[in-house]
Amino acid sequence: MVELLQRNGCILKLFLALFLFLSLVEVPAVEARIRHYKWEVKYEYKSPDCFKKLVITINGRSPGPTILAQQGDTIIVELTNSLWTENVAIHWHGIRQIGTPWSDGSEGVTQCPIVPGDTFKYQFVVDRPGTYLYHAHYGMQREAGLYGSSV
Ligand SMILES: [Cu+2]
Repeated sequence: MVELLQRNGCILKLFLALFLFLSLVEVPAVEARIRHYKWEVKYEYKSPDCFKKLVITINGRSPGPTILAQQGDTIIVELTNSLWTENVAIHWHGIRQIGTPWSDGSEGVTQCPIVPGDTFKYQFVVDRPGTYLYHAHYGMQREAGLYGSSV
């Protein structure tokens, strides 16, 4: 009887140690993902305010596609400039670009503009949760419809 109790006590201690070990191991709730997009920027006729006019689109849309991501995710946007006569740069407003200053999109400051026909790969990590805006950083292209949101 005493031997049985000792054996059960030993098993109990083993379970307790296992429980303590598992409770100390941190299991990440969400795994960081890579969100990969391919964007083509070009002029198209659209009617954003009921009047048909030339706007700048991303994959045929203005405002551009919404990026859905979570904190820690890596965003990759391969942007092809299909405007015939204008350069392009996209600024990711509110993203701190820690370790990736070349993806900030400030044309003439952190990158050379993307010339017509060229493709540039923006790559950065979403460092904080939030709702963000991305917009053109070249000439008056933001006003021509080259912007969008990311959440
Ligand atoms: Cu901005």
